[in-house]
Amino acid sequence: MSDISFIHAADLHLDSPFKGLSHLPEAIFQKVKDSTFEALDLLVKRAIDKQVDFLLLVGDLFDNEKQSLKAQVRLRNAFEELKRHDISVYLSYGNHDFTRGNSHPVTYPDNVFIFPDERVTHFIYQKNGVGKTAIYGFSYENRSVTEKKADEYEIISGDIPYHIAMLHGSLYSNTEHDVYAPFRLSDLTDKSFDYWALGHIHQREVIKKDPPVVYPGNIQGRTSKEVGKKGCYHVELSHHGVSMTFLPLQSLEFNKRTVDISECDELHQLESVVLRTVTDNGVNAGPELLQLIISGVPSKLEEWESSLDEVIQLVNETVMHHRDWKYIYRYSIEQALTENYEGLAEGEHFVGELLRHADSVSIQPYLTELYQHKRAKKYLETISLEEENQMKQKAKRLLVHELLNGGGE
Ligand SMILES: [Mn+2]
Repeated sequence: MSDISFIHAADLHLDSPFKGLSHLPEAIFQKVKDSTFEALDLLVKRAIDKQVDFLLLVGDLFDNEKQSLKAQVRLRNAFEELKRHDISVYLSYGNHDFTRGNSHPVTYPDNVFIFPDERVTHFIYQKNGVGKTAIYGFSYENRSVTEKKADEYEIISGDIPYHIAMLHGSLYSNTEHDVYAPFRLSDLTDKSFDYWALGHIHQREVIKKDPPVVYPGNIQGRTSKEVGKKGCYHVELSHHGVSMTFLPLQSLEFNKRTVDISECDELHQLESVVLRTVTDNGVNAGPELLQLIISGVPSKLEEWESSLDEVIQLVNETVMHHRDWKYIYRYSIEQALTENYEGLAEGEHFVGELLRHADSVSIQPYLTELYQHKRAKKYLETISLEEENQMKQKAKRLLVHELLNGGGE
């Protein structure tokens, strides 16, 4: 029997615009734009099903400091539904919805407790008139909080049985994201909180089990990098310890799949092989936006490259209308093609020099102008090293192909 139960979620990023996906067919794009709200609705449903005492929302509820009215109203409706079921909400704002940027303040019902500013404060959750849990946290007033906030969390004295800390921030060692409110794991575990409810990092991770230090991740994937199931943790605390269960909430998954087309002899076989890969989804029964990597015999891949758009479109038309729809939103050819050029790259001729040069330089400086462009940068995701290599390989292939086989006419 648990003493206290709650749901820990973070990074809802409600009303994310998904601008980079605006090229998708309207029906699919609409589902994508609704996805953060769908995930919110399921979050509320799960909280009610599990009859939890309260819900923790650890920052970045909104995607943007200019919180859309729609996002605020949907959130208020969600909170009102929770109130009808006697579920309290404790929320803090993060780097995406810092308080000084808020332009349309909607009033939330009185079951919602908001950490007002950057000082670490606490609320006491009462059950049947008795103080059961102290919940600590702070909200970002400005876009970035660079102080080490972990030091400010102190357990209050008294006979409150449970202490939960909410913190939107990241480990010093995590250099992949903007490091806000940085901490070392020991900064947290040296104190005797029963649970550290983290937010900010969108990848789900239980950093430590005892006591739990947990990133639930975001509730809905938003880019090709936020793959798989997304959701929240259902947590039960008792004097025997803690139990945690992950509950998926995503309305659709971003995923990556590889299709090997070596077995295809003719172009027309491609469609059925791709279709099989797309629908053979194992445990992923729900809707998916898919990134497809096509691998196979290099000579054939090259020969069929110009027909791939059409094949992908055919497959999409077959699978995009199902209830558990799929949609290939981007594809690339696996770059196992480099080997072809290894001999060439050693040659003392123009093509050899070109290939050696291509290997040695970064493409980043050539992209700077685009990435700093006021309008373009809103649509662009940062490029991973893997993607950079893929682009380079593609450029090399094109150059070699044109120089050695093509041209002339
Ligand atoms: Mn976030």
